[in-house]
Amino acid sequence: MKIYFAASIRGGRNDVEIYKELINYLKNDHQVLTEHIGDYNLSIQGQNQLKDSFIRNRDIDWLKQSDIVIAEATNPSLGVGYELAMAERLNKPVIVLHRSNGTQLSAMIAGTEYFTKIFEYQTVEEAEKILGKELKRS
Ligand code: 6K6
Repeated sequence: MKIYFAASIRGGRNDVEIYKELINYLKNDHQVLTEHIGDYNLSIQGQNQLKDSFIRNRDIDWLKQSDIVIAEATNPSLGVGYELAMAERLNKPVIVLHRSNGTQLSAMIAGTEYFTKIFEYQTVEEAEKILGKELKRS
């Protein structure tokens, strides 16, 4: 399956280790179109060589190509919110992961009926179990 993995970039990179581990897990059986999300070198300051319009259009193209969108939404990110709204508009299946000991998930995500698969987790192992189970179903 082609997976669009969404997570915070300019919203903050504190959870990059978690993104990396989840992406590596998904890559065992699937193609992750947005592997760079788990890249330490993709810092908030860095990677500014690419024009924002290029990044936006490329990412939306990938989102259109994807079979499913998986968002790690603990660290609030405008970009992730935008991608989730776009996924809803394009009728893509969506899984939202949120760490229960982290922030409170935005009501705009938690309160949207389309997002039926919102999972709270605490450890990466727990998140991987959730993904393994859900991806077998879809
Ligand atoms: C990196 C560092 C500074 O600027 C960048 C731009 N690079 C990006 N490259 C790829 N995808 C991006 C980039 N910026 C945002 N995105 C997309 O938005 C990703 O798919 C993420 O899921 C989401 C992150 O949004 P912000 O608002 O946290 O940046």
